[in-house]
Amino acid sequence: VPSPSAPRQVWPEEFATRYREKGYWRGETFGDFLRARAAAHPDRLAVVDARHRWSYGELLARSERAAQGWLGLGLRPGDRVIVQIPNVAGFFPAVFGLFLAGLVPVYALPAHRQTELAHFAARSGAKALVILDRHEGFDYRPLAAEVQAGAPELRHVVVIGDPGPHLGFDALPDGGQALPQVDPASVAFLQISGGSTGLSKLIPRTHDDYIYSFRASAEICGLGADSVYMAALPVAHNFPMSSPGVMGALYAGSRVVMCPNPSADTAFRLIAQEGVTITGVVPPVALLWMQAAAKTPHDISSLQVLQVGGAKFIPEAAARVRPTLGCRLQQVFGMAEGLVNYTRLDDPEEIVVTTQGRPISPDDEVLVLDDDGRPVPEGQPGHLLTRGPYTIRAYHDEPAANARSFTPDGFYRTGDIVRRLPSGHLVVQGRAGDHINRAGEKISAEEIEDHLLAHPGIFDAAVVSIPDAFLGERSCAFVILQPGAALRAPEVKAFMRGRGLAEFKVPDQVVFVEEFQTTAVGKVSRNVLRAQLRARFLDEGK
Ligand code: J2J
Repeated sequence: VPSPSAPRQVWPEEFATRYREKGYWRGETFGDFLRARAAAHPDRLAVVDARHRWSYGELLARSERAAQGWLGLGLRPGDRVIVQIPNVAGFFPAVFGLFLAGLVPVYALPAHRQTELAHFAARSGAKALVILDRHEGFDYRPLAAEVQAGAPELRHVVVIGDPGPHLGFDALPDGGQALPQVDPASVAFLQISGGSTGLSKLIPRTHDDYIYSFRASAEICGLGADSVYMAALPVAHNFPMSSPGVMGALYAGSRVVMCPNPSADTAFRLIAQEGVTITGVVPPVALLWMQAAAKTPHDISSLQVLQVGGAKFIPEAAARVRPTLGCRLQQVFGMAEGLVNYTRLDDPEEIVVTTQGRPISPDDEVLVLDDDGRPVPEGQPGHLLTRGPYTIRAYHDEPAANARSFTPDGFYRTGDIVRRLPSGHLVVQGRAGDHINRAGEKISAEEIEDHLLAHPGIFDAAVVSIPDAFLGERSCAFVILQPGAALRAPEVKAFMRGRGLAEFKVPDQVVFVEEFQTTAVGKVSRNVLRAQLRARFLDEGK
């Protein structure tokens, strides 16, 4: 029985046929590959965290039980389930259980709060939410209750650990049903976009396209039976999920180590304990690790490859990775919408240090265009557009955003400004859009401005990115107060905290201004205004 209601992501037939003929899409599902690995090497360790060490066989058994549990709740193939689980082993039975039952995970980050979760629930029509009870000092159960109270379709909250008032993951009723035949061309899960304008969009990824991206990534990164991949960033992020991430590692039959937070202390201890060979971090984490390694000696000699991505890693810092950490650097420039670029393990050091890599696939089509949509000469900066066997053709249910973000012939406008070298390697120069890339977390200026405007004392607000030596970029809110209002920066930040947002979205800095300069021509666009404010701020800072 094909899963009845899981939508299929539609690439035009000629493309789908080509991607199948070339062997990129192999008609395999998440459930298929886990079953195959569990059959091939049931006793090999698959997943490790502070409390669990599960073999491939045990992981499959737990996932099949979970699949029965999901169906036992009355969920039906195609139904969406929000997954908000940090880096613990329990992530895997939960999501592989969903895959095996033909259900569709919607990945939320551990940092997301009521406002974001409510948005995901509304956009996806999710029927359930699965969480870990608590992590790093935060209790997710009251948050889940609050989300459920505002989302009529969200019928179940399922908790790994102590369920409190909710349902326990280990106590789900056994559906006692045959698991469905899952269509590999169907949407496997919904990933969260960085939200370059407005609120985060949902990104539909199919089994076929996503498995291709991490299978090929695992090959590029040389993963095999002896590799140990550590998830240092929150695993719901596309980078640690799939580049090659935990999924690429499991596909390759490697071991996955779940690191609860990326502090040097925690990460270095786990690297030594578990013999980690490869992990991926954002630039600020790489900087902290290099600092820590220079200060006190640690045994991280097992680490062969440190991947850095999510935001620009400056060449000066990139050059220090090998001398300070004693491992190779791999730069990764990717996006949850699809295209991922890697420097290759055998690229010359110069390329590894100064570029953000080249695409995974020979069929990744890359355009670098000027403002008028014409190709720029090689080596010149331009807008990056892309299309290929694992890049989406549309967001989930977003007609307006889709019209903006995709060309009529299906290229995704990444919003990034890049240069392409003759070797095909890309150098990220900046971006055209208006989000803030804060240590790899993408924040939409528009989303934050809308929250600021909800304060009765605020007349207008513009949020811009400011270069930051550690974070790469920090967020700065320029605020015009209502006449008579007397707000200070801490009050604005406290107000934003009360909006139920991920903490990383609270502006790092608040600057009060009397007015926004507008031109005589009339109302300037928000983009121009933000650029003016940023320029003035940087000027005055000098
Ligand atoms: C500069 N900017 C980068 C880099 C991403 C692997 C790695 C990262 C992501 C990711 C991912 C960058 N240098 N090395 O999904 O699978 C910025 C670009 C890009 C945006 C995408 C993966 N690596 N970026 O970061 O969806 O602006 O994915 O368009 O979170 O991050 O963000 P996101």
